[in-house]
Amino acid sequence: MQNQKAGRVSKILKDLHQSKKKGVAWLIDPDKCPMKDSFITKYDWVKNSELNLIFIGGSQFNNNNFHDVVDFVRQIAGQIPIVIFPGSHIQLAEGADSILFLSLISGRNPEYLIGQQVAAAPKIESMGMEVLPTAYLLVNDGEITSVNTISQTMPIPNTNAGLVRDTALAGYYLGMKYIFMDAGSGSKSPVSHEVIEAVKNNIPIPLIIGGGIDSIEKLKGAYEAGADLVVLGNSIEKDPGFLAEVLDYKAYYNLCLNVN
Ligand code: 1GP
Repeated sequence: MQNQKAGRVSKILKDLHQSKKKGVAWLIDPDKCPMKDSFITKYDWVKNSELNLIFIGGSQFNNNNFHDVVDFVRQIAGQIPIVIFPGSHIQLAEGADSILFLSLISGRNPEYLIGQQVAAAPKIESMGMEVLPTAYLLVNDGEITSVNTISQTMPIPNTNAGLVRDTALAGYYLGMKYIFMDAGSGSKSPVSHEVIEAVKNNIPIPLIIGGGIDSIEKLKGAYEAGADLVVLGNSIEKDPGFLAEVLDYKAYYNLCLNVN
C-alpha cells in the first residue's frame, strides 16, 4: 500500500471543528469550469485568499479529462487544498490533495453506498491521496436535484430531523469521520437549521453543509446552526464576486467569535 498524503485537509476540518471557527469551500463543477485563460484571470486572487478548500466534482461529469480540470484549477488554488468531491469513480486525479470518500447513506442504492467505492479504492490507493471517510446525506424540502436523479435516491425531508440525526449517527458508528449534508446543487431549500442543529448537537465530528446557499443570510444561518464548513457552487458560478463577499463575511464571523 502506498503512503497516503499527510492529512492536511483532515487537520483543517478538525481545527475548524475544535476551534468553532467557520470555513468555506468553493465547489467547482468540472462541467462548468471553462478551462480558459479568462477563468485564471478572474480567479487569480483566490490563491492569496482565506478560502479553506476547493472542491472539484459533479454528479454529471463523465469525461476522462478530470485530471486536466484539476491541474487547471491548481493554477488559481496555489497552496489551498484541492479536494475531489466525486460524482463517480472516474472523477479521480493525482493532482488533487484529498478525496471525500463518500457513502450516500441517506439512500438505499447499493451502487452509491459501496459499489462506486469499490471501483475507486484501488485507484485512490495507487494515487496515494488523503482519504476523508464521509457520511453523505441528501436533505431538503423534497426537491429533486441532479444528484437525486443520478443516484436514484430520494432526499430525507427537512421536516424529519430525527431520521437525519439517526442516519448521521449510524454513519459515525460505522467509523465515518465527517458528515456532509447536502440539499443538492442549486436547491431552493437548503438543509434546514433544525436538521443542522440536530446533527451538530449529537454527533462529535466535523459537519459540512452545502446546497442552495446563495446569500450571506443563508450562510450565516448555516454557521449559526452548527456548520463547520459551508460549500458553495452555483451562487459563485452566477456571480463570481460573491466568493469575495463570502470570504469577507467568514472573516468577520470568525473575528466576532474571538471577541465574544
Ligand atoms: C452541491 O453542495 C453543493 O453538491 C453545492 O451546492 O451549487 O447549490 O451551492 P450549490
